[in-house]
Amino acid sequence: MLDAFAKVVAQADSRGEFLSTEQFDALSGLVRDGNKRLDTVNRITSNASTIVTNAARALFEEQPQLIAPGGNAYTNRRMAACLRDMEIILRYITYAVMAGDASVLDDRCLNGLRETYQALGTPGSSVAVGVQKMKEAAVKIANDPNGITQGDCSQLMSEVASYFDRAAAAVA
Ligand code: PEB
Repeated sequence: MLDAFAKVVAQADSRGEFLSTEQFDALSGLVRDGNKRLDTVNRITSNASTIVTNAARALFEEQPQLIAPGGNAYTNRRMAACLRDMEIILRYITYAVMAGDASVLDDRCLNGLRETYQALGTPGSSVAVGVQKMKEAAVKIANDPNGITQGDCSQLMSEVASYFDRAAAAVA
């Protein structure tokens, strides 16, 4: 598990070189915009249950077969497992945003997840749709200009979106 700093240090060390100007500038930008990152993680974290619940509701509205008798989220046990899975994925995405690196998400959440869903008979493509719905909600909440110092967060928002896309692609 790496963060943006550890990754750059590992890359430089593997070549036995000092940090390059590009590496230095990238990390310097990360520090400069650090408060945006902290605010983003804070906003997504404190709205996690809303993000999960609304995304699940929208998913079941689009794919009602999931909650019909015999569906993959039918019975409270499966529904609970489904909401829990979405929450786990969102939680690892917040870790990745904080770290500025996807490796925690890859190693501890996505690795083997597709195979797990295949073994369970859970439709990974539906999980991916749920993850995309969480992405829309999370970016909207994180990027809300109200009640916060305003600035350009476009780069950070595309980074955030990329972690959701990565999770969706890993299970679809
Ligand atoms: C992954 N999910 C389930 C299981 C596991 C995971 C390991 C089996 C064990 C259990 O039921 O608890 N666990 C989860 C995860 C990590 C982890 C992401 C990462 C670290 O450790 N059903 C649907 C939707 C979808 C869904 C499409 C969006 O209809 C999910 C939610 N996951 C779902 C369901 C089950 C499950 C298990 C319904 C239960 C399957 C079953 O028992 O039939």
